Amino acid sequence: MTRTRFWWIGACLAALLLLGPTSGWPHAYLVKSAPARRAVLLRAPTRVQLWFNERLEPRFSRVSVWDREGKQVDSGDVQVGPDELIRLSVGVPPLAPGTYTVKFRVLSVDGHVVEDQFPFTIRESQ
Ligand SMILES: [Cu+2]
Repeated sequence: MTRTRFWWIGACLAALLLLGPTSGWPHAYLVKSAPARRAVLLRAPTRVQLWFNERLEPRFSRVSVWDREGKQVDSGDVQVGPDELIRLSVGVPPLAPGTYTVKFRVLSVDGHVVEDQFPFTIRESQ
């Protein structure tokens, strides 16, 4: 009766409180990217694209591209979507051969921040 109902509500609240913090996995993880992690390319990309397993919060999602000397080389036009909200991208001007680092920091809709980076290389064309 009412007492049983109260017990159930209490049990559900307790379960939520207990499960909340432990479900703190980095939920928005990078599924794939173009260029891929450690890719060696013969042709420079025009845009660096990252796909995540979960929708991103556009206002708090960043991606940038850096050269070996630590200079930011992307065009700054960071975009989530617009077609798929799991895709984050930024344009790059024609890049010279060399190794570049993609850095990203995203906030998924469930409130978790994930930050990582990976390199890719553009090879000298023969
Ligand atoms: Cu999460």
